[in-house]
Amino acid sequence: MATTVSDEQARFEGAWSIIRNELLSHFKSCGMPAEAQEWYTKNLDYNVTGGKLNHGMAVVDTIEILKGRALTDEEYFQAAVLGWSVELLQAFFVVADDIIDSSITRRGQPCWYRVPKVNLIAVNDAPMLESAIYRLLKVHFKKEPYYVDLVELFHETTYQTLMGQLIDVITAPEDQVDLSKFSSEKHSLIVIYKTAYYSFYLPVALAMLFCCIPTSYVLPNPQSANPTPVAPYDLAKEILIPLGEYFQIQDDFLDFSGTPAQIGKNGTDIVDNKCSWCINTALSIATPEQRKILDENYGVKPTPEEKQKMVTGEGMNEEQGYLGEAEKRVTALFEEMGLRGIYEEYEKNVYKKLSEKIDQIDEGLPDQEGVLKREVFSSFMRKIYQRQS
Ligand code: DMA
Ligand code: MG
Ligand code: MG
Ligand code: MG
Repeated sequence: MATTVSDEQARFEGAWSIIRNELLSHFKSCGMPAEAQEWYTKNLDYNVTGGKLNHGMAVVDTIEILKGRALTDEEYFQAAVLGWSVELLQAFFVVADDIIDSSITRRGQPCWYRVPKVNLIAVNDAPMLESAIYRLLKVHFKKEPYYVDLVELFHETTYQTLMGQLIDVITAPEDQVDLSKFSSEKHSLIVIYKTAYYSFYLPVALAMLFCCIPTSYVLPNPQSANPTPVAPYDLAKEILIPLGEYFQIQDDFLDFSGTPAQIGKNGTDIVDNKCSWCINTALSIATPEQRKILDENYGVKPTPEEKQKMVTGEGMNEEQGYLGEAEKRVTALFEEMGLRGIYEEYEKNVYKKLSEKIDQIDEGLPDQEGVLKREVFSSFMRKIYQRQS
């Protein structure tokens, strides 16, 4: 019988209930009081599940593609530990990101720092989610020859993402809106670091380590017409980084165009003065009059009254949530300038370019080990192409 997406998701979520209980038992065994156990449980339950799980499940999918067969139950669980570690890493970033971005909702509920009694305790809760990763790796992978590679990969990826978050936030100062500081080069650097490494390269590189594809050799490919061999992790990066860049451009576009019901969060990029794909695109085509409107309204904070309405939902518009006047003006201008059409065109082009790149991958001999298969990348592309949430 064919396996449906929800079967796969149910299996992956089943592994989480075991992983979650394991983390909680260890926490209890450290002598943590009942109150703390309750807090940690809520932190895990509120922040780790409830997302799309695309990136975590991609680890398991990629392992199956690389192995070319279904996994045994034991292999599946170990693979799922890596998948859930990606989800924990994402939860860590997102809890912090929502504080930094002053966001209001996430995954259709209030951001963790806005939950009553949490507030700045979220600053400690976020790295607790991160620490859970290393606890899981130690328990489930310490005996594996690639254990250190796994740990290093998580460390390296975390560092890259935090670098990205840093440049994201300092390119968007609250008190000093200067649109001439933005550029598509800056945007590209920000999104590669803050998103592409952790959400695209990490899941695939983890799967490659799990399948024992060595990190330090150059692939000899007997059938290649091109005699220059490419190391498999470099090849993976060559495709996954642009794919991750595309994914964040989708996130930027949805921040402006998506409804809260659709994306589970309220867009904050315009108010936060973010160097997003939308503003860079608008700046590249703006007439002097349009530029003036952007200069006067982009990054302008809502008034205290408007802010209050956003939080309480008073005067909330079903479609867009509550927008302040300045944000409304920018959103209307983005519509007038035809950003939706430009985005559609961009998406078609990037899909075509990436598909061509994927088609060029030399898969080697049918049973050759240590070779990346095109399906690793095309399955990722299928999942994100034209996504609406
Ligand atoms: C996403 O940045 C990056 C990380 C590391 C969470 P973002 O602020 O655009 O994300 P979102 O739109 O989900 O708040
Ligand atoms: Mg954010
Ligand atoms: Mg952010
Ligand atoms: Mg965003």
